[in-house]
Amino acid sequence: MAVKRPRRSEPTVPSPAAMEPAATTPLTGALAPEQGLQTGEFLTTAQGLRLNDTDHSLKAGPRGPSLLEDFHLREKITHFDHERIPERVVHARGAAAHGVFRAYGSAASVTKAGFLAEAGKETPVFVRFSTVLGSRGSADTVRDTRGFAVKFYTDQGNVDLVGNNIPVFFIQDGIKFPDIIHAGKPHPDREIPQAQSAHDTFWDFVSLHTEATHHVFWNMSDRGIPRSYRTMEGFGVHTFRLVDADGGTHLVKFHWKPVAGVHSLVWEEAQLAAGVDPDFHRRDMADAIDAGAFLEYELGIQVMPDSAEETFEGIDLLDPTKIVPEELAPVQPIGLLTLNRNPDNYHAEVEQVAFHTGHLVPGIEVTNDPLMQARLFSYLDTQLTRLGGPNFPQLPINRPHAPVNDNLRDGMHQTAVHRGIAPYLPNSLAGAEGPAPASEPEGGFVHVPRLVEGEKVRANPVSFDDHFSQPAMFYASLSEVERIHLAEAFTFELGKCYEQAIRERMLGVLAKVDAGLCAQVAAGLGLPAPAGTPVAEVRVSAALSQVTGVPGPIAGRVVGVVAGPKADLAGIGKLRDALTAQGAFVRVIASHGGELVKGLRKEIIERTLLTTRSIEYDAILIAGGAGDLADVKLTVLLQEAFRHAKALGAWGDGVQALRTAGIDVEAPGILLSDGMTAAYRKQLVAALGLHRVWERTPQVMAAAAPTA
Ligand code: HDE
Repeated sequence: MAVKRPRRSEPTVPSPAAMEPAATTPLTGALAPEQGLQTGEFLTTAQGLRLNDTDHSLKAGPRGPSLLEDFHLREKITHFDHERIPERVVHARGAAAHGVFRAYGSAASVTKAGFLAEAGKETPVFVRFSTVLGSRGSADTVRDTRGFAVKFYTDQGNVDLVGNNIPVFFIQDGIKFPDIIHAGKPHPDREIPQAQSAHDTFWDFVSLHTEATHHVFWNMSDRGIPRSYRTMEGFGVHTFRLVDADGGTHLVKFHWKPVAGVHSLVWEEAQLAAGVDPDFHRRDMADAIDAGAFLEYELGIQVMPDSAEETFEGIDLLDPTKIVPEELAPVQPIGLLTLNRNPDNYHAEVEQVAFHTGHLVPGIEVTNDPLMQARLFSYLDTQLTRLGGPNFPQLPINRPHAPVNDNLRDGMHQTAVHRGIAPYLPNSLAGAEGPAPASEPEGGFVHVPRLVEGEKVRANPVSFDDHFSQPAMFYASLSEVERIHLAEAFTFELGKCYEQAIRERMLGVLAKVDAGLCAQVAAGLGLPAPAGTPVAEVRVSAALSQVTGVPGPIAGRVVGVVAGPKADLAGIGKLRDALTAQGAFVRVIASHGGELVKGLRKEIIERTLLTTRSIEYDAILIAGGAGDLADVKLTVLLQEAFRHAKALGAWGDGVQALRTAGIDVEAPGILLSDGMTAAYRKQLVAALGLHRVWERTPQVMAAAAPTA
């Protein structure tokens, strides 16, 4: 007998995301909102036939073979067999959110693009964050560059700003992209290591290919292991050309500045998280959005004059391995991005979203940066395989919110039912329904005329040959603790290589950037430091360091409170109220699951010492009344948080549990109080706002490489 599933009393309500974007024009025949949704109260086949049993295949008797005649079995299994589409060749692992971009109006002097220029204008967006190297199922917290791809559904057509969290790239010319990616991906024989750069082929390539040095320095710095998507900067990387209403042009670089500040994990924490919670960043974003703690970023531009040389203060603006220091061209805020809605369906939205650097509107143009030029080809091309043909713009997540009338017809997965007989131009048959080219005042995209001439060569400008001055600037601009992390990261990654020659060659590269760093890494590897000629005059840019002495917002931060049967539940309640008001979270941790009850007060235990690990928290407190707790798992929890320079603390007799776990309660960042007072909460909020207790670093550097 088939088990009957309960019938729904109401038909499924279409979700708002599945209904967006709205249908466009009659000629595109775009999907009606309800088309493709699951409606009706009965289970059916794809053809709408009501099914009576979906649990048993049609067989010749209960013990007999299955019959070929079973159209339901074959349809169900065939569809299942084809549920996956090819994952992205790079940036396969990602998560996304919907949101809105609100322009300040300050960009009006440099661009006529309405979504950037008009004060108060709101544009819906979809933003996908990703790692580069790993497969779709890989861990979020691996050391890697992060993608920061923004699709603006503007009323003039979609604009995609397909950026990264690192402002420079490995290569100067797109023709080398397959090389760097083949080197970074797992070794082709055994397909290991997954989502890692700590292996021979990666370091083989980058040590031979020194234009990658600047990017590698960013990767090995704390930028390679962000705390969360919320605390990640984003960059357009290339220089763009903005066009104003009078046709004037400027060269600009785009920056996304996280309102929460730029913060990272520490390496051991990132490694633990990869095992304990491979979905660390994805979960963090989704949970925070669900709780109303939205992610915010300011969009800013560095504006440089447009000139025939396309250089600024000696920096070649077409070279994607170079930044323009913010001290030379300040980042001017032009709008605010808020991510406020989770996707409803991962496949339909996150997997099928198709970004393309060529999605532009009047007012934004690309430059001749040879990396950008190759991207203009690649992003359209890759969708043909990934999304099965040229009609991917019809997928709901990719559909523009502007009217579409494109004369593009037919092809695989065509979902429009086009009308008319004349999808060509010029024609005399389409009449008023036929699309006509738009003039510039009508919003037509007209490329700014620029003279292009030159010999046909395979060559770079000479200025592209400087591979070391900016990595040296980056290193010199970091704080002490960031430099320690960078040296440890190089030592770790090269330590994972098998080939001695590769390690030695990479030390040779480091010697050209900074002798001290080279010596430190060499000592950690047990190799002699090669002599080099490090960059002589090194510029410093304070904006490159992410360590700050000014507490920032704490939205999205998580505080673990260890409690037991005698814990001060009133104190926990006060803490929760104070933190929730600022968008942060409290999670109660106890030895076992269930609830803690004291009088009228009740706390739900969200984590037990068995189900949690320190990586889940930005700070951990022991509640008053829980001082007698002693458990080896609690010791591990607290010791890890201590090593990772997180704020720790206790109120009342909770301090006893810290001592039992071997925590030095005199160390920096150990917050103690007699009770859960307002002053104590203020202290905690300030500590969370500073992200880590970096003063503790010297105490926890057991694994640091010895200095030469
Ligand atoms: Fe990409 N890149 N890329 N890339 N890239 C892709 O497009 C490519 C580059 C970036 O969340 C692919 O749809 C080439 C720079 C992001 O869906 C592919 C070159 C930057 C994403 C592709 C570059 C990026 C991609 C894979 C050298 C930072 C994820 C699937 C010329 C400014 C977008 C896809 C998402 C994705 C090609 C260089 C960022 C294959 C050939 C530089 C954030 O088309």
